[in-house]
Amino acid sequence: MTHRERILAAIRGEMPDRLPFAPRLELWHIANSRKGTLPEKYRNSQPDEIARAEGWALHKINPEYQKPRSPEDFLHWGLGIMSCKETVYGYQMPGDVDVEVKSHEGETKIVYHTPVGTVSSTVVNTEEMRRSGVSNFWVKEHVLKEAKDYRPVGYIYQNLKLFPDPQDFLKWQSEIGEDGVPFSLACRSASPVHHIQKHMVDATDFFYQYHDNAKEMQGLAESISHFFERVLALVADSPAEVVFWGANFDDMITYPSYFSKEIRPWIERAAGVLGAKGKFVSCHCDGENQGLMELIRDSGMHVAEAVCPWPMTKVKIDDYYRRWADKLTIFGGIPSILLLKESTSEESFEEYLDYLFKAVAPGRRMILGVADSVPPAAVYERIVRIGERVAKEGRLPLKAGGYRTFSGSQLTQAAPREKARLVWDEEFKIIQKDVFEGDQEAIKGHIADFLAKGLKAEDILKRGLLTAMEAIGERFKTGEVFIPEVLLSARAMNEATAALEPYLASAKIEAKGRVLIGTVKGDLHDIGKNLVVTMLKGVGFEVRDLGINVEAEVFIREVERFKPDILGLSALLTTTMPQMKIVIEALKKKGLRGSLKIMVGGAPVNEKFARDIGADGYAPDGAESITLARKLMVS
Ligand code: B1M
Repeated sequence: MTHRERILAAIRGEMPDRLPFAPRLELWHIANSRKGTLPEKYRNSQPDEIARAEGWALHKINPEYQKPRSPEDFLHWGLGIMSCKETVYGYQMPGDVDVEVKSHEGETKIVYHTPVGTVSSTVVNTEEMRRSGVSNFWVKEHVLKEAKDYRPVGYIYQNLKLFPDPQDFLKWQSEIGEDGVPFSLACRSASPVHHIQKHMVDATDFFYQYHDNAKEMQGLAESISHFFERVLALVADSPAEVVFWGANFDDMITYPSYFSKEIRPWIERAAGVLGAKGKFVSCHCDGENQGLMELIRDSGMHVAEAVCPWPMTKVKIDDYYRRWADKLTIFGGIPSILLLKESTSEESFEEYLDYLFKAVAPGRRMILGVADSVPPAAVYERIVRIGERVAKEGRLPLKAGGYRTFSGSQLTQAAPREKARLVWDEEFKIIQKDVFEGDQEAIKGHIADFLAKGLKAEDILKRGLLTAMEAIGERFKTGEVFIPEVLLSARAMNEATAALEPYLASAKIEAKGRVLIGTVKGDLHDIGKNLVVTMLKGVGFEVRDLGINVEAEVFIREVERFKPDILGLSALLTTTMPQMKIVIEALKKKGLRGSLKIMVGGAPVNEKFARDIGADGYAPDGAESITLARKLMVS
């Protein structure tokens, strides 16, 4: 069988001759070719040439953002409108919308003047980002900043024209030939609201806007749904075989109730329409899927791609296979940290492969891939080794049973947590409920009532508000509440403390400590860090947030200025973790380490890493960051 035949057979639920293997090399290639660190024999080779030479299938799933046909392809990234060789449609902006474009050093600001108002967005794509292995764009200024921005964006979507344009896709398809299956891009998001979330609003602000601007957002989603319907119709009548329909599902960001309400109906619809035409829907499920397992399985999607199992996330690959493989095809299964010598020993790597081949037996509905992609610092020989083992042991059906569960000596799985209990304080129950419900309006009135009754501000804060906020933190930890609840609760909490402040000042309550925090250089992930900020503020810490992509020099300058008790460093990429050490070393050099406590966190970080780089502590989540910050304050 050819790679193409194998992949399509796996997607159809048939039994290919052996496991297909398609590693995503793009990021690894971008970073290493720019640094001159590609393997010697491939110094001048493109990713496809390398994959072909090694006998791997080409990974043609995500659009090649760094290889556009022209800069126009992704010009309207900030609106989520794009046309590239991976799409089978083109678009035309409404004639009465005036588009102003200003580009400078990798930063592009676009202003849209529509008959119903003006909006703007700024998108960044620099050489430095490419060197550190980023393949797509970073939205510095989002198009939806306030409620008034919804109408102009809706206008653009209502009047946008889409037309069939499959020529470049066909050319690309024929270049790939039998070496892979090109997935055609329908949309990077799976539904209209998800489209707003992924492209148009800041990742954390989305949760507030979803709550506060619900009417405007639903209105805009309706305008965008015409676009989605049109895309669906164009893709259905196109030569596309497998269709990329939405990315970055994660049980925190696309939490279960949201996934169920806003995302799943559209996947079902796409799978129905495209399925009837003999096409397949694939979604990029690269996040934490633990809370979404059944929802994804029953959504109708035909392929869950970029599946990144334990030890990078909580669900093991055998569990995925057992729960999903009768309904959909799993593409992925090899977490990227297995390719890094810092995180995984040679022995653990081999042990994982032993386990993997048995865990996915008999191998139907399985396409092996490195999820989400081969990282820049991957040990190249390990990719080769996977290819060799697939060729030797990947013949289907694979034999199950008798496997040693992967112990991953240095890698530990999060222990299941007990459900959190809040002990209501009868006297303050009403404001505790306000915090739980994130009711920022009601809480102000209730605080005023309490004060008028003569209750002490300190008691209202400690017995009422802080206990409720801590319980929210605990419930977040146990998975009983999700990001939006935490953010809204913390906002209500902040309203309440602001109302109490004049009275607290007289009671001489001081902040519990000063925390300076940021996501390190090269890293643009901020959802988790923002949550940590919110939770620390919620329980009374004074926090200064430096944002994302923060250089060591900036941390130093701000430590000197702000004089924090604790410096918090966040990193979500294995490539940016070393930045934490660079910051710590730079602080030492400047003589600023002294009594300053340093806490680190982020998905790939762990206790051992924290110790190795000389940090004072590691927190796995927002709630633990409160516990750790308190511990550091007294140590
Ligand atoms: Co990215 N991404 N991403 N991504 N992304 C990951 C992190 C990845 C694990 C996906 C995967 O492989 N399955 C992978 C990293 C692999 C690795 O290096 N180990 C990855 C990749 C490869 C990339 C790009 C390189 C992809 C590309 O370019 N093609 C690119 C890199 C951009 C860059 O930073 N230079 C990229 C881009 C993006 C988006 C922009 C699309 C988006 C980020 C949006 C944003 O943050 N504004 C995104 C997303 C959403 C993810 C996943 C799916 C979800 C991350 C998240 O927000 N989780 C993620 C998959 C995953 O993590 N499994 C993935 C929810 C959040 C609440 O959890 O951030 O872990 P988390 O925060 C927790 C704790 O970690 C802890 O508390 C938080 C709250 O409980 N914590 C701290 C965090 N910071 C802390 C600090 C502390 C204490 C605790 O003290 C200071």
